[in-house]
Amino acid sequence: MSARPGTAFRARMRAGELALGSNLRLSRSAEAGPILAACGFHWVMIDFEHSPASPHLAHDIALSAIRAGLLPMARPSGHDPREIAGLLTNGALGLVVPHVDTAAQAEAVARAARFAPRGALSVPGTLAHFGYGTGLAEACAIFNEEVVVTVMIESRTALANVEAIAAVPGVDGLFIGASDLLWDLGLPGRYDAPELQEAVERTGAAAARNGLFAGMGGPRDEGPWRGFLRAGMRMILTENDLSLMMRGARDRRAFFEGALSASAGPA
Ligand code: 3PY
Ligand code: MG
Repeated sequence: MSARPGTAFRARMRAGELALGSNLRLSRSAEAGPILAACGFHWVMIDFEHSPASPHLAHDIALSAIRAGLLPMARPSGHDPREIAGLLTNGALGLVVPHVDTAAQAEAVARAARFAPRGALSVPGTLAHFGYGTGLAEACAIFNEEVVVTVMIESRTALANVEAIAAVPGVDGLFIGASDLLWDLGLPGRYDAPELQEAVERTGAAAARNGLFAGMGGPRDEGPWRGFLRAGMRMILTENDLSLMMRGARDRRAFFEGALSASAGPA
C-alpha cells in the first residue's frame, strides 16, 4: 500500500504499464476505492461533470482511496480554478479536466492544480492527503510532486491543437474522451471507426514526443481497445461503477439460467 499513489501511478506510466480506473457514478461509500484496489485497479475518477457526486462524499472517497494506495482523480465540471481548488484541497490527488481545447486552457488548469511556486492553488488550513502529522508546508510540497494532471482531448479543436497542448508544462497526461470526440466528429457511438483510431494514434504520438502518458475512456466493447492499447493508451477508464455492476449482474443471470437449464437435463 502506498500513501504516495501519485508516485506509484507515475512509475506505472513510465514503465508502460496499465493504470486501470473506474468512473464513480453511483458509489456512495468510502469503500469504493479500497474495493477497486482489492480488484487490482489503480485509480478512480470522482466525476463532477456527469455524475451526481457530492463534495462531502468525494472527500471521504478520495481520502480512503489514498489510504488504500489508489489514486483519487477528480473530474471537475469545467475549468474554474475555484472548483479545482475545492476538489484538490479536499482529498483529490489528480485531475481529469474535461474539454481542454487549447494550450492556453491547459496552462490555466495546470497552474490551478499546484501550489506556488509551480502554480496558483490556494493554500488550505490543513491538507489531509498525507496524514495529519505532516505540516502544511511539507504537505503542500509533497502534493505538488504527487498531483497528476490530465487534460481531456474530446473535440476536433483539441485534436488540432494536441501537439501544443502536450507541450504545456505541468500537464502530465493526455486523456481522450472517446464519446464526446466521436459526437464532435459526427460519428456518435462509433468506437470502432478508423477516425477514432487515427485520433488515438495522433494523441498517443503527441504524448510520447513530449514525455507524457496517454489514456482514454468511453469505449465499452473490448474489440477496439486492442488498437487503442497498441497506440500507447495506458491510463484506462475501463467503465463506470454502474456499468461494472450491470455487467456483473448480467453475467450472474446468464450463469444461473444456463446452470438451471443444464441441471434440468438427463442426470
Ligand atoms: C468521453 O468519452 O467523452 C468521456 O468524457 C470519458 O469517458
Ligand atoms: Mg466527455
